[in-house]
Amino acid sequence: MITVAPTGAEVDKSAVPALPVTLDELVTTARECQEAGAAMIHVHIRDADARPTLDLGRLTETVRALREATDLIVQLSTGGAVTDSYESRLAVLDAQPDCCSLTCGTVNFGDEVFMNPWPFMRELYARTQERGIVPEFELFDFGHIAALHRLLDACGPPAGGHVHCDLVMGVPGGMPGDAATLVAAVAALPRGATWSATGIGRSTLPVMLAAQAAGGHLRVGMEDTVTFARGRAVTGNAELVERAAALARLAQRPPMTPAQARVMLAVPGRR
Ligand code: KMH
Ligand code: ZN
Repeated sequence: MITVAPTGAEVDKSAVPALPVTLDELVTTARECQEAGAAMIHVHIRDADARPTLDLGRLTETVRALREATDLIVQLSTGGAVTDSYESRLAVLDAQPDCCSLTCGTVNFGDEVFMNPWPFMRELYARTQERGIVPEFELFDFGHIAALHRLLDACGPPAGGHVHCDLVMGVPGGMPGDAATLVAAVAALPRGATWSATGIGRSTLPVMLAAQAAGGHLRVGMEDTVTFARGRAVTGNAELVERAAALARLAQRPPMTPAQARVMLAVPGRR
């Protein structure tokens, strides 16, 4: 399964004009990425000034537009930006996505701190269970894997019953993005869980190659890297998905369709 994370909350549109920030840009990118082999989209949105926002009206309209234009599994970020309040991050679920991110612990995040204390994790998880929204557990560090086990032990299985994780590697402050770390992290995941991996910045390629070899799924996109090759900026998300899909085919593990990914993740169709 290929997930595309096209925008994120950190990249500046003025520095990276190809970053999709309007709804039209996002929908166009989503269509192109589905065509290129993506099955899920991890969504952060921006306001009229291209700044990150968790505005509920915009989020709801975004979910609707992506469902109308594509078959992609729509995963909204509940991480938002490091400045977002817990309350606004919890309210993301009111936009009724198929899936949402759920980060399993606090992590240093460059010069900032991405806050995910236990009571917040628990509350977010309980709301996903109540509403039937499938969480993707975001793991930036080894302690997050321990916290995921604790969450499942304390609160039971997620909506749909299947555990899917995403290893986010190479964040300054989190686990490094290399093959040895990936293999160790995968060994510590809950039994039966599926997982994808993404490497931030220059760890993109090593993490993608290691994840493919280790039987994982892939997340790519301009949230995670804006450099395609040394000295060459990414021109759009689709070329990152195309590269991941080409690698998957080379490895005899061709990309899943959105319908196949829905079955794997136990995400109901809601269009
Ligand atoms: N933007 C980061 C602070 C998520 O989407 O859930 C958090 C993040 C994780 O991107
Ligand atoms: Zn994100």
